[in-house]
Formats: sequence, structure tokens, C-alpha cells
Amino acid sequence: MRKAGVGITITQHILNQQRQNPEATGAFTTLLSELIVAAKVISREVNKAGLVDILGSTGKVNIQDEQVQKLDVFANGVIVERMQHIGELCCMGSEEVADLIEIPTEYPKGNYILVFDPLDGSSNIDVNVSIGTIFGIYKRINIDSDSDVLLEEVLQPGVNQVAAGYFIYGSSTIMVYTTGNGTGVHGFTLYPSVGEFLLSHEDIRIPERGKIYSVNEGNEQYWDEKTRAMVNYFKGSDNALGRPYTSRYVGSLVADFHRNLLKGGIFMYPADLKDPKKPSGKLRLMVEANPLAMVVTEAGGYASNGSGPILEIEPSQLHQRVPLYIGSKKDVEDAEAFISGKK
Ligand code: AHM
Ligand code: MG
Repeated sequence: MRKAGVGITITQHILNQQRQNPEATGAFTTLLSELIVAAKVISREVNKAGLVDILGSTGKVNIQDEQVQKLDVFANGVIVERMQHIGELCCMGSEEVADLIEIPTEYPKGNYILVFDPLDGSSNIDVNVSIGTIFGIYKRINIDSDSDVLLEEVLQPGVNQVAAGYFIYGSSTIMVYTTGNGTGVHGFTLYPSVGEFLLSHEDIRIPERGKIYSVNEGNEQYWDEKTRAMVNYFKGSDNALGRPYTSRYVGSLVADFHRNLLKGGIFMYPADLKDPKKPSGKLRLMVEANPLAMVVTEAGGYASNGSGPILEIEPSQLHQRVPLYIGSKKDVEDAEAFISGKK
């Protein structure tokens, strides 16, 4: 891993990757570059939280007599506004928006689809805990079609993603991304004084087995027996470590995932019976699970829904939820063995 400060810029890195892939076009570079600008704007606002009144709930009026937006609504607006005009997208899907986001007719369209969670873990903003933006990029299957994009074209399995990653707004702002196919997972740290993301974590590999388990154990009473047995396995001594795993749970998926990616471990949000309308747990397949599954898989880890790879699930809805077990390969395989009844 290279030390921050001597690394290349994210733009150079994307261009280098593009040159290595003869099929890659400048379209993809344009797309990622504009997304990075959006993230810089979000990072700036997140860093101001607490200093200026940007945490007010929607409905407040600021000094300019404008509606004060919640930060997650603001982040969604920044991404949509910046990305809709670049001419490389045919549509977007956001956690904050119920339907597909069409590209306005005044702008040209392209062949890429962007799905994103603009500000994940936003309940943590008020208490200065790390939050993030998660994204996945797909290619339209029916490329160069002039017709409007259909939801069916967006509902592709995660394995079709051409790139995925996240921005974490923490003690520093970091971007982690991959374009898959053995190109690796790379992290870039934003240098505020330079205004650039510089390579700080080259070719991240997640340890095959970790020492950390991350789960909201307050939900235990809503879990089934298999889930309880699985969590007890990690907490007990009769496991691969021969001693209890360490518990770490921030409650901000990007923060929990990023820590486990670097240090090893398993994050889980199991299916539960807390809300009978959401029997698959809380996290969303398209905007949360699939992008992080692509990252972890490329880094040598694994992501499962308890019975098989997250990346192979055929989505049926844009906002579909999914149980998520993600992190070090061997830890996730152990969890999967419990949930699927093999252990
Ligand atoms: P959000 O997208 O509305 O912010 O919700 C997702 C967040 C994740 O960041 C985090 O892993 C999870 O919710 C925590 O949920 P819980 O408070 O139920 O443990
Ligand atoms: Mg979220």
C-alpha cells in the first residue's frame, strides 16, 4: 500500500485504467469524473454540518428565505443535477427517489446507468459519525436505443456492474472504487488544500479471515434460530479463531464496511421479523449491497444473502431489500453455512 501524498490523482488513475482496456471509452472517464465533483460538493457540506444550519428538517426556511433541505436530500440533488447533463447516462436510480430518474429531454443521453445511495447512514450526521455515498454503474443492455429506458433494463444482477464504489466522509474523505475484472480495488484520499483525490490505498486486499463481526444485536429477538446460532458462533470460542470475534458496529454501512475491508471481518444485516413488510432486513440490493459486493469480491472477499452470492441475484424491484453478509471470504462462508442450514 502506498502512502498518501505521493500517489497519483484519481483522474490519472481512471485514464490509466481506460488505456489498458481497449473497449473503454472516454464516456466512462467523464462519468466518474463528474461523480467525483459531486462527492466533493457533498463532502464540503458534510464538513460544515454543525457549523451552519444545514441539519434542519425539510420545511425550515433559511436566511435567504429558501427551504432548508436535509443533507441527504441535498446530496441526492447534487448528484442528479451534476450527472444528468453529461450525456453519458440513460437514467439513474437513487435510494431517495421512488422511480427511475429520467434524463431531461434537453440533455443528450448515453449508454450508462448510475444507481446510488446519496448519503448512506444519514441518521449519523448529527453526531459526527462517518457517512458515505455508494454507487454502482451498469451499461444499458440495449445500447444505442433511442427509446426510453425500461425498468427491466435497469434491474440487472450486480455481476453486470462495470464499476462500483463509495465515498466515505470521515476523518478524511476517501473514495474507494473498482472496475472489476482483476483491476483491483483502490482508495484515494481527498486533500482539501489541493482539492484532489490522491491514491492512498493501492490494490486493497481484504484478509481471508477477520477478527471483527458487525451486526445490530438489538434486533436479536426478531431473528430466526439459524441467525442466532450464526451470531453466537462468532461470539463464542467454538469458531475458526477459537475465541470471540470483536464486536464493532457504527450503524453506518459505508463506515462499517470500510473498516472491515481494510482490517478483515464480517458485516451482516440479516433478515428479521421486526417489520413484517421488510422480511429481507433493511439494506437495499441495488444501491447498497451490489456496489459493495462488487468491491469486496474484487478485493478477495465475498458477499452473500445467506444462500448464495449477492452479485448473482436477479433484481425484481429498484428498492428491493436483501439480507447481507459481506466481508472476509471465510467469515462470510461460515455465516452462509449457518443460514443455508449446512452448519
Ligand atoms: P439509510 O440508507 O436510510 O441511511 O439506512 C441504511 C443504514 C446503513 O448505513 C446501516 O448499516 C444501517 O442503516 C443501520 O441500521 P440499524 O440502525 O437498523 O442497525
Ligand atoms: Mg442507505
